[in-house]
Amino acid sequence: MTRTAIDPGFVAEQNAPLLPNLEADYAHLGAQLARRGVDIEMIAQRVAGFRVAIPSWGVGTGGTRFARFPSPAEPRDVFEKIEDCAVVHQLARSTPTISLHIPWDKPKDIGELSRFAEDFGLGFDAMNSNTFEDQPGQPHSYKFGSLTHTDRAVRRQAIEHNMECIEIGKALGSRALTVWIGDGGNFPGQQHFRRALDRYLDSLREIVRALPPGWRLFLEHKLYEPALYSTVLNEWGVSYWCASQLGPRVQCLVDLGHHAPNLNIEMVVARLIQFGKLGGFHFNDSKYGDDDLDSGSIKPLQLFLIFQELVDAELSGVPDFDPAYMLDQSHNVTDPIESLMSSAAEVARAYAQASLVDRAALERHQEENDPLMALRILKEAFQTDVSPILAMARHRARGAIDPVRAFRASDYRARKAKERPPAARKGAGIV
Ligand code: LRH
Ligand code: MN
Repeated sequence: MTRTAIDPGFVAEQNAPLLPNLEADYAHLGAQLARRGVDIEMIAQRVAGFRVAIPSWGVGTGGTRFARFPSPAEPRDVFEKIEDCAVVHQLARSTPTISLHIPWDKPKDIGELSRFAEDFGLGFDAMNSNTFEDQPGQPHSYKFGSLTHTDRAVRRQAIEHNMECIEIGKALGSRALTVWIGDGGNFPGQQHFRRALDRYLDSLREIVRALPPGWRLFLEHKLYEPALYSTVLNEWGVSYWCASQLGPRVQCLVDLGHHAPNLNIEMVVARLIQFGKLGGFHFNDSKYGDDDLDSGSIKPLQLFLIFQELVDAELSGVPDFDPAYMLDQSHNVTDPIESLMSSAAEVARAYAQASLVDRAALERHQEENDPLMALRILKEAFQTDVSPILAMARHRARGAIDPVRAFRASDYRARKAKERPPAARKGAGIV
């Protein structure tokens, strides 16, 4: 019997008054889609199978370098983070795995953590290493880099940390490691660009050798921050080249906030698919920099166009196509649980809309160079309100028809506020 953070009976009570309208809306959409030759049940089944992982650091309140405004009942350790992740999955029904960050989530007893998550029906997705900040008592500082540091001893320390993340992940059933490093320079001349990248590859080769069978390694590129002039793994082309040098188990991870303004990310996704190096995603949204805002909140069309490339690859049978989907967000002014449930729904929405695209017609208009009709095919799918399908999929999976409404009606936050004294940690920073 899976342990639940909220009484399932309460969720059913919350759904009851919403069900008649949902069934009516679902039937109406079904009729509309049938006229387009689409079986709504086929889309509902695809949505029911759609999964996106939650970042453990996403259930805490994030901040900026200026300030962080803690919210009530903040999770204080990895166990309380898992409790909150369990609420997201219980109501949203599409987030059964958690992506941990080490050492923030380093458990004293890995077995205890594994059993605790399992009780809630949760598992673990890609592990994340952290060589972008110094831990108390750490022998060597990462101030001037980690895997690319000029000092071999610092690189050694960073490599061993990544190997420790793999060992913890292995014990938890994870099958991937995401490596994002902030290494770079703030001034011209500070780093030798070519030597730094050579050191990056040397360090990664050692980490790849430590990968257990069946594991993948994801390289996460980022244009800038914390380095403000040059970043060693600054963009997708460099990431692709490194992944191609490091072997078949190394792939590229696309964090939507890590690109230059106006870069065509859906085209980057198509390229990485074509090159067989698309490992996965950190979904979020942004207006300017790496804002880590809720997915689909600023540029929903971009999210749809990215899933248009992903669904097209899936349905055209691209070999070994298995991208890992994860959220990576920082919730500075919203309740993290509400933002994660809403964001999981927005990612599933883009997937459902992309599944509605009339691919045969699109290909015909592309081959006949009819751009207006080609765009219309995509806009028809993007402008379809698939909310009834998303809600029906949650309801059928004993989740909440309206997760945020059910969560607010539940006493979860109030209950946890009694159990979890206000966070002592005021400091700034994303987590
Ligand atoms: C870097 C990043 C990376 C994580 C961190 C929390 O900006 O996207 O994926 O390690 O955020
Ligand atoms: Mn990320």
